[in-house]
Amino acid sequence: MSEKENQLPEYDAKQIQVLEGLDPVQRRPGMFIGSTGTRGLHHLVYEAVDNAIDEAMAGACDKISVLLRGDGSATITDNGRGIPVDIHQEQGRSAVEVVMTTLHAGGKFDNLSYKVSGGLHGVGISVVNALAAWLEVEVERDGGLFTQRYEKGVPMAPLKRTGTSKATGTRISFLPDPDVFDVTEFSYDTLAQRLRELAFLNRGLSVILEEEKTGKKTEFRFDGGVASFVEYLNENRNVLHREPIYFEKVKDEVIVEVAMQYNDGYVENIFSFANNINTEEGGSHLSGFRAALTRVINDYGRKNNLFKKGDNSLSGDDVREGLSAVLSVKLREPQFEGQTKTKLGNSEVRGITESVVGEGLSEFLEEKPSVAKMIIEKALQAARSREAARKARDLARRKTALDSGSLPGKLADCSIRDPEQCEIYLVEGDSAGGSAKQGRDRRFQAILPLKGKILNVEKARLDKILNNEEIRTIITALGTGIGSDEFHPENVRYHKVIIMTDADVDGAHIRTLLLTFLYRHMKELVERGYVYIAQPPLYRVKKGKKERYAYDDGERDRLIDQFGRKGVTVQRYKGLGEMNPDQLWKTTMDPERRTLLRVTLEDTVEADHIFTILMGEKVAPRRAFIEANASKVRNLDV
Ligand code: 0RA
Repeated sequence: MSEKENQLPEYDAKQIQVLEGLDPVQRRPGMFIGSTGTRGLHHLVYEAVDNAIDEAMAGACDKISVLLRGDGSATITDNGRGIPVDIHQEQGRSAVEVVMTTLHAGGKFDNLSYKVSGGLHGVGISVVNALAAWLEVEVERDGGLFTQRYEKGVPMAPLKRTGTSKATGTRISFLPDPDVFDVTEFSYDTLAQRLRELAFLNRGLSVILEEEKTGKKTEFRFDGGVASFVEYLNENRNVLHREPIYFEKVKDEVIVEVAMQYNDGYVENIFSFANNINTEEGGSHLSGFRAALTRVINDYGRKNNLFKKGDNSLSGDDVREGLSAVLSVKLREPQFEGQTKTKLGNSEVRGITESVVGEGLSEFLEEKPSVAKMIIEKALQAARSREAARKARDLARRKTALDSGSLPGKLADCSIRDPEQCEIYLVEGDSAGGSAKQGRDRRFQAILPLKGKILNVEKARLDKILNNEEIRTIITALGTGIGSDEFHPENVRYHKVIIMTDADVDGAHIRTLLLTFLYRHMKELVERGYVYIAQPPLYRVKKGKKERYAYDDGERDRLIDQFGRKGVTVQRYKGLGEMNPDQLWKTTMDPERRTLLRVTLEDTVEADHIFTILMGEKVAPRRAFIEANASKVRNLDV
């Protein structure tokens, strides 16, 4: 066969069918991969990797690699069984081609295996094919090497046997279609985070990430499974016991794997997964886990006379304080519910998880009485502090009306009452606060000036946090209340909470402190997308009457060139206080002209890691992180 004949398929029934198959994806990519931004772009790689993970879960694959090539394409290789290459009877084409060109046909055609592919967005590898400028698949199977190429989802020729091979596996290479994606460059760090997570969740699986351009290469492989995951979560915390509590059991065909490790902090840090998907909204497995934890720890404490007179039984919050844990379940037909489809619905999983965790944890406590005693002590301490916090809160409520009608004196509130239209600026310093008050549009913009540094909440319990005047003022102004059963995000008085600090080191620190507080104690405001960071200009470039503002060095240099250098003056703003009210309004607060950074929670595991590094007690990792990520911290995209 000559090359030419190979290039274009004939326009026959076969091709029409292909187009029908993938047309919806190309028409509305967002529906299938969430977005056509960076998130959707990376989803393409995850989709291909998920298929390989399915092979791993079937026990057929122990190595997956992702290579980012210099030409912008990505190659995902696994040593699984290989996509079947035989000719599909009804369709008259290879199974590879069916899998690649038919929506939802990517699976194993049975439900006997634990599948992840098609999990979150219910799609398959065909979606990657549909959104790729080109895709090449290579399969080693049945003694041969088989290859096929597609362009925008259309096969350029049938699957062809191009060599022999004794191995098995699949290799998929593709170039994201630039007509579809706003950005087509993969981020090494973004991929590394998810691949690391998959390696934690699939014990012993080797996952390799490599980038041609930079020569960077990382292999993730954790023989400790989720126990290694918990060690990673606690990496920058002081742990109370060296070895994580770890167990894995299969019950009624559900695999339950759990690791937990307490630290000396106050944050509850539990991540749950179902079929490798981060169930951020929780679900039946998490309820079962929580129920077992509270029950077993109380039973053990009572049985061993560890409670003192006056101690009440421990609440769920008490036993979860300072706990880092990972719960991973794998089941055949996971049902995902909730707003973001990250809540596990299968009701039978609650009882299964509760019983597995109950047994595993009881066993551990019996075997390690010294650790058990420490855990109970820690939880009792939490209970006592919680009682103290309740009293402090009652007192604070009487003193400053934490959640009642009266507002802090420092707050310059807006006149409109509809939270959807309202914004509050949390402003560093009284002088900038003064400018903001004069410059604002008082109808919908409220200003709350904050003096000095607020408390580092990463190192304090709620009772201490509530003793902090600045924090109490913020809580009162926002109107949400605080604490596990008294925080009501729906009562928030503003749908934009804007942090406005100086563009210097102190400002960055205050911003991080505020973000940490909001992330740890008012997470739902962050999740709802209500938290923003103001972007004041760094420079004013002026020549005669012409003046413009620059938000970074590049912009400054472009303006200088544009103005013609001669007679151009550049003023660098070190603090917000150097701007008069009118300038502050024009550059930073006017909705028509300003840019705001919305703080998003792309990846909760990564966010926790960043905050423990930035705000935790260990200084060395913080310095290392700040040195390595100076610019990222500036645009903190949690
Ligand atoms: C369909 C059936 C089988 C495996 C696969 C698809 C498969 C798909 C991908 C995508 C990337 N890597 C993959 N590996 C396998 C089952 C094959 C069998 O039973 O032998």
